[in-house]
Amino acid sequence: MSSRHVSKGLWNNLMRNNVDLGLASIIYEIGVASKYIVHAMRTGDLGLAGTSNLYGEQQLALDVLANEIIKDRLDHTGQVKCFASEEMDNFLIFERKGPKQFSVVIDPLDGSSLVDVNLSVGTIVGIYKSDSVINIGRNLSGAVYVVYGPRTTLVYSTGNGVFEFTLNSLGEFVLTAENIQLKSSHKIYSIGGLRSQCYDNHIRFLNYLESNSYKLRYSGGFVADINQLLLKGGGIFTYPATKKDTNGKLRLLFELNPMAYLIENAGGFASNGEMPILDIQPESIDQREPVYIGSKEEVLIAEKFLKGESI
Ligand code: AFP
Repeated sequence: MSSRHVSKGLWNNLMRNNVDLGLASIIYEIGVASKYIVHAMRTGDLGLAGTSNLYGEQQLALDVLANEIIKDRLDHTGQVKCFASEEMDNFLIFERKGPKQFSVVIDPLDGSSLVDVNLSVGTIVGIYKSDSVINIGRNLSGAVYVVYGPRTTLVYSTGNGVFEFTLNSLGEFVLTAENIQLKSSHKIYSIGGLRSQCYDNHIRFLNYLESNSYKLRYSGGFVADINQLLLKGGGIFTYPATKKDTNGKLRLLFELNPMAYLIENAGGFASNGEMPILDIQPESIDQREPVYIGSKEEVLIAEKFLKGESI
């Protein structure tokens, strides 16, 4: 029996999963943009390979460049009306003609300060079928992240499974994991924030984890830390409220909602300690929230500790 060659490429996967064409082209273009970002990161060439230097002679920080690359690729799709980025003070309405049924929020290069010490960084993308970027995360139509590490990998979900693709030497994203699912519990924990500034109930939760032999895995890069939990089967990441930052550090629109969407689609859960991240009504574009995200059991245990309950 001839084995019909089924391409494991990103576009074929999006089509086999019956993803809306407009949504699929946005996800695909994030993949295209990530290749230019990899090139800039690897070569320090802040122009765009194969095109004139679109950005003039000025030296652009990588996160600003990543933002420009993604913005241009998304505009090019004609599928995006409103675009908001952690790197921009305000959202942008694209002028280009097209169906423009979607709005997109991005953190173009999360953890950018880690590039100089050669640690993994990432791009985070949330996609809404809406003409506004201010939405609760539960209304996401899709989410993507890209990890720029020893390998470049792209993870997406549109609500029917979580899929990972790896960039090969030919510049193709090839399917490397499908329908990724977290275990209900797993003994990895990833904690941000200074312990001296954390509240007692959070400390009691950390002590619980440590006394139950959880292994500490923390890189300082949200995307890489979440990717590790997703691909190693679970655990918990937290960046809590602290006495210095009472709303935590991570941003609801650009970082937490897309990651919470992906983790929940992989069977996990994400909370701000009191309620699901995806149900929080955003009040401002740069709103921050405490976060407990990963395997459902660990997040629910965290919520109990934060309420002062014993487990
Ligand atoms: P940068 O994007 O400013 O490097 O911050 C990265 C980040 O937002 C997120 O990726 C990490 O989880 C978190 O900050 C790390 O914060 P700490 O450096 O305080 O641990």
